[in-house]
Amino acid sequence: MQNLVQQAADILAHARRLVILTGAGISKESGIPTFREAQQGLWAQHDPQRLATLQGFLANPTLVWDWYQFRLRLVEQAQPNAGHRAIAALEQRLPDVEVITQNVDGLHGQAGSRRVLELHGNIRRFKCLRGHGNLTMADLAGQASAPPLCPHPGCKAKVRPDVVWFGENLDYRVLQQAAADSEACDVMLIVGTSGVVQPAASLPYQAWKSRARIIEVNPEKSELSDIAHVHLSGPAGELLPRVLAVIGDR
Ligand code: BJW
Repeated sequence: MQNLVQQAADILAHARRLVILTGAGISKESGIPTFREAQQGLWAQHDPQRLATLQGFLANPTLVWDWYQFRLRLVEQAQPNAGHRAIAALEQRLPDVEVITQNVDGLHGQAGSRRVLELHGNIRRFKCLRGHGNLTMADLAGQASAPPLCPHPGCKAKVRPDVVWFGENLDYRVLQQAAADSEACDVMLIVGTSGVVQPAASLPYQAWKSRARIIEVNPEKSELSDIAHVHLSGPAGELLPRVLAVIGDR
């Protein structure tokens, strides 16, 4: 393993433009469950069609609202782990680093990463069904209904989490930026994603087609492992600090 850690550190230390694509696995060591892992994954216990689609929300808004409130509480209690911190430290050490995350927990920002694209939104932010956005829990305080209603004057549409559900488009500008950065990078570090959800899962292929070197950190093989030049098999909170330590020793 130390040999692979050295190889990864070597590639990263020479990166001119690094993109780091993360998924639920990076936050697992912060106590936030992943989606597709057997037994513990959220989708092993809950039906994504009922909880993570607009149709599911329209059919049972209270169920979906309460589930996201439960997950929001988990996120609010969580702290960034050693993996998030190592990623933030890379931004300090290397010339040009961008984090593209599928996660909605905001932990990269909390760890100190400054350039973060959130592909699937943020669980701490809300919008109403008529499109009034950028609402926080403070804007909704004092409402008894679940979900609350839009506080915008004269609106009163139902409020939902500002996350991207299945069948919904990602924010166009965020996706365009992520695609452009993936195409332009010379190294992509992929951490903790199964690589099954589109369009996020296409980004590593865009980097690979542009001849970027690909490093993957994941205890398991993913849909993206075949294009990885280096696969570090293990938890991000353990392996990323080891990679960082080798870069720091140079
Ligand atoms: C560790 C670890 C440790 C564990 N360290 N690693 C083309 C083909 C087929 C289907 C589609 C397609 N284009 C679009 C679709 C439909 C759909 C899709 O991709 N479906 C697939 C599942 C088949 N995509 C969409 O609907 C997207 N919208 C879209 O494309 O709009 C246009 C369109 C619409 C309709 C048709 C066609 C086009 C939107 C996708 C939105 C995803 N939303 C969610 C929920 C967000 C809100 C919330 O949090 O509730 O996003 S679903 C969920 O999956 C969440 C995640 O961000 C996303 C990705 O999951 P991730 O991060 O990879 O987690 P896991 O659990 O899968 O993997 C964790 C990994 O960590 C594992 O590999 C572990 O081994 C590893 N790990 N411990 C490091 N310590």
